[in-house]
Amino acid sequence: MRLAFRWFGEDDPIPLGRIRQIPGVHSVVSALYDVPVGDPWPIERVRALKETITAAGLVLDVIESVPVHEDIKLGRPGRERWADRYCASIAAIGAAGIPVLCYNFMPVFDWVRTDLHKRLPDGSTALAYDDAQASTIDLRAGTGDLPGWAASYSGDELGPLLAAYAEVDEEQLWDNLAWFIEQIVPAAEAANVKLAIHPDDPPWSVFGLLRILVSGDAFRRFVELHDSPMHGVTFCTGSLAPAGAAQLPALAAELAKKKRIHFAHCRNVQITGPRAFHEVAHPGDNGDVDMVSVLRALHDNGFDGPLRPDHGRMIWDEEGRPGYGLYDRALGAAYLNGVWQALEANA
Ligand code: DNO
Repeated sequence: MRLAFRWFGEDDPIPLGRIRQIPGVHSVVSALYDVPVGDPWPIERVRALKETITAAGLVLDVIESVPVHEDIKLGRPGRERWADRYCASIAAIGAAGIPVLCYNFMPVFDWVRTDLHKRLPDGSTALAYDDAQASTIDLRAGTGDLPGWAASYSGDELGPLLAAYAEVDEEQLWDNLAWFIEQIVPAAEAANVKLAIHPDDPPWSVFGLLRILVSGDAFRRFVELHDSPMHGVTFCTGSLAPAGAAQLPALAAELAKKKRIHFAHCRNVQITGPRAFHEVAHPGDNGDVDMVSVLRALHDNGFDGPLRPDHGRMIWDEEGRPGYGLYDRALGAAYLNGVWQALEANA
């Protein structure tokens, strides 16, 4: 296992120098955040990102993410051109010697929450989702008020996109995903880049938009789409937990044994109702994810990829990017590292 930490580039209020001081952290997860969706990533820029991280004494181990153009997800004519560009980005990532690419196939929105500052009993705040609240959000005016959504769409842009997705059913979305996988896996093999799809977060439809990577079974189906060691998943405990936290250790064991877990996100959540949860500190006793059992399953089944703490709470009066402050994620990293060391010592 290579302990990793996400860094949002030069605009991240947390400098690489601080990340380096977290015990056990060796790898950085980052991206080029200003390349427009669909454009191929310039190799010189990928190399420069890597050099910046190397100069700080860390290793750029994962690109998270290269976003997938909506025309690919919708299966629209012209998708070949976007897929070719995606393959060019994979080639650039491989040429820079970065071994893993995390991506997702969620229509329009990436992760969604309804509250970015839910106050927990200990005074910290955390990200929360409640479907009842999500259903009251009116997207006709655009995404401006949507908590947690980084990109923004105006109502004029969003309307046609939502209408286009209304025409796509679940099996079509799977077909579109399968088509995309057929395009990118050969490029990943040629570039020696392990592809790691991220599960949908939360694992159900939001705002009427379909989501398909929503369960352990969906992950199993996904893995079967292509028989290549480059074709795999990001095992994200926090995203999968609301679909069934109890299944996580067995699922981790099964997929790790098949060598299809290329990256792990470890985060804990407290399920608070049907389609409702909030995030909590990483250690297993804080929420519904049995973190020690998940780590044991990864460890005992030979997982040797990058693993990062995921969203943290805001503690000690920290202010910053929701889910991505320094303190609680650093505590999470130390905890994950400690558990892993204990597993190694007992191996
Ligand atoms: C949230 C992240 C996701 C993830 C993408 C991967 O904090 O886990 O935004 O980066 O879904 O493509």
